[in-house]
Amino acid sequence: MKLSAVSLITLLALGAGMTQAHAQPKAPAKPGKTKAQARAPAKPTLVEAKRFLAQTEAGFDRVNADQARADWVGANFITDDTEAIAAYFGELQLDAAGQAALAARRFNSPGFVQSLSHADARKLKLLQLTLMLSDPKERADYAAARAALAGAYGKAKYCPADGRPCMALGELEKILATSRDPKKLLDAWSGWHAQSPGWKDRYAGFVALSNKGAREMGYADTGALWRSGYDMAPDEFAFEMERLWLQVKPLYDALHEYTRYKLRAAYGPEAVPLTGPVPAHLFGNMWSQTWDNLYPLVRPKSGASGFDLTKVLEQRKTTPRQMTEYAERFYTSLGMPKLPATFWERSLLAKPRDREVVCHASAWSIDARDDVRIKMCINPTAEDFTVIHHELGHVYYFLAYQNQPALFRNGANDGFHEAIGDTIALSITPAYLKRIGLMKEDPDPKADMGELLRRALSKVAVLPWAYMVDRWRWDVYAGNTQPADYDRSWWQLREQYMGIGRPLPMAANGFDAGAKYHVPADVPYARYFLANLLQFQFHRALCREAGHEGPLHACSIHGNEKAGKKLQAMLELGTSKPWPEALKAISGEDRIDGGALLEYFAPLKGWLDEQNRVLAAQQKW
Ligand code: X8Z
Ligand code: ZN
Repeated sequence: MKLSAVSLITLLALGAGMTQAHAQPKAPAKPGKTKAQARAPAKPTLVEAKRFLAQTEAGFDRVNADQARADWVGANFITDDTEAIAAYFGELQLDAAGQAALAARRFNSPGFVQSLSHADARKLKLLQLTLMLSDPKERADYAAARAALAGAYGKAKYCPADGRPCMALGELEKILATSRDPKKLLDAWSGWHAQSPGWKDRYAGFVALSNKGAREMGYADTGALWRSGYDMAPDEFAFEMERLWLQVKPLYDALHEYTRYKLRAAYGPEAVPLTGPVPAHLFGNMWSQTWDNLYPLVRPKSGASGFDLTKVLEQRKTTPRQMTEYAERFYTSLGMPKLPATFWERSLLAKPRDREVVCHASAWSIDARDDVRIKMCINPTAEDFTVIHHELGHVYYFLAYQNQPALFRNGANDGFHEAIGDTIALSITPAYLKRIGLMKEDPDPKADMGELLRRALSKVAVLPWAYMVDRWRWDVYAGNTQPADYDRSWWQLREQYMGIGRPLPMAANGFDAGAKYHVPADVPYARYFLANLLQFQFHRALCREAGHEGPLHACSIHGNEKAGKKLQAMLELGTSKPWPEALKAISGEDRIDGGALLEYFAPLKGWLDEQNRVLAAQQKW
């Protein structure tokens, strides 16, 4: 998802009056030097703070839109020129954001902040959540590295040595999703993971520059800057993540054990050991982050329907536009508006044949108003059916908070932004699919466990992954993990948290973390961990609002305007309030918590434990 509300201010638009405020803080005047005292910066006044914020916010829209357009073109037409253009506007943006952040510091003294309204104090704080590189050369290098890394990932291809045609990520992902031939799986997996070492040095250089920028703003490093975006101290946030992970770990462990037995049955005891890490290429996904593609392998013998949404979408030749319209209709059924005409004119919904694009799905707010778009290479699969609901969640959030002041046009926190579309996708139940005509037969209530297992293969499987990606990056940014140790640390965390191992020995100078979009694209990942818990809190709250009775996994809020209203009210807040207030408004809770997810999967946990008891006993024979 593309948005960065706090880093998009242009100095140019702020007017000459602001230049002084943007200057580096001067050394304190020595006592007795009256001339120097006279030059010491005057104490800020409320009027100045108000004026500064008004001018800063007024400058937002222009630089935001310029940068978004340059990035859009860069990601939609990957060429050296568009990369240079994206880098150029990235540099301007960084400069503007840094200057505004420095200027905001002038108002930081505790006594003064308390005299401000909550909203203004919050705006000043948000403005300072950014990098600042005062050296123009470093700024240019940072922006160039950023654009180059995004482009490198987007155009990477595996060209097998045996003369088979080159394959882009999408094709390789398809092999991992559908093949059961371990040789083919390993070939696709290792072919993709052989690409990222090519951008490892660039990434290491980027990390160093990014840290420099974080330190200029007073953060320990970029990881600390990222952890500062949650209305709590950075250390407290790290602690929260660990607490939440430990809360849901027993459920993950049960799913992992069950999946291990099933993979062992499918691929044999040599490939899948009874203890220790399970090889990463067998999980149906390039990063082993979600396992839904294993469903046919792991589905319950009884208590599972044979329904296959991918098959239906494929057979009907559902187009990318139709996939998107299904999702749009869900949102409008909640009382939300139709997507603007420009969304359809300007979005990229299908992979073009004639040019290189970044296919990783993203949602864009170009002008912070109605110019909203998505960029996604949509295929008619169950997975993309979910992803398109995810992307429209971002889009409806953009639209809902567009009337907030510029600095508040963002999610309550980034986990909220990621959670909205997923919350909606939790309402894609068999009954809902029947209702919209994608499923012919009536859902079989006895097939519940299968559906719950299918859901867990994505929502539970992803949890340790969504945690460890940034655990790795926090160490990289803190300097605890040096480039020579990137892979060692990556796989240590993969094994420790996910119970998943590298299928081949580590490559010399490897960079497996770089094979995941968010690392070269420098998109923080903790947001997805939070989103994975928040979406169940939102789902439970909205189902209650809709008057749903019965198990949470059977609830769909489709067509319920009352639930829609509740959701919309939260979306409209943007980031104007600390996130616990937004959470409270929708759910009555003020902490992110794994309880709703555990409640949702409670029937499955009992079932998995029983299956594992039986399967473990069978292994002894
Ligand atoms: O990157 C995404 C979205 C765009 S914000 C498609 N997701 C993460 C991923 O693909 O790794 C959604 C779930 C996790
Ligand atoms: Zn997203």
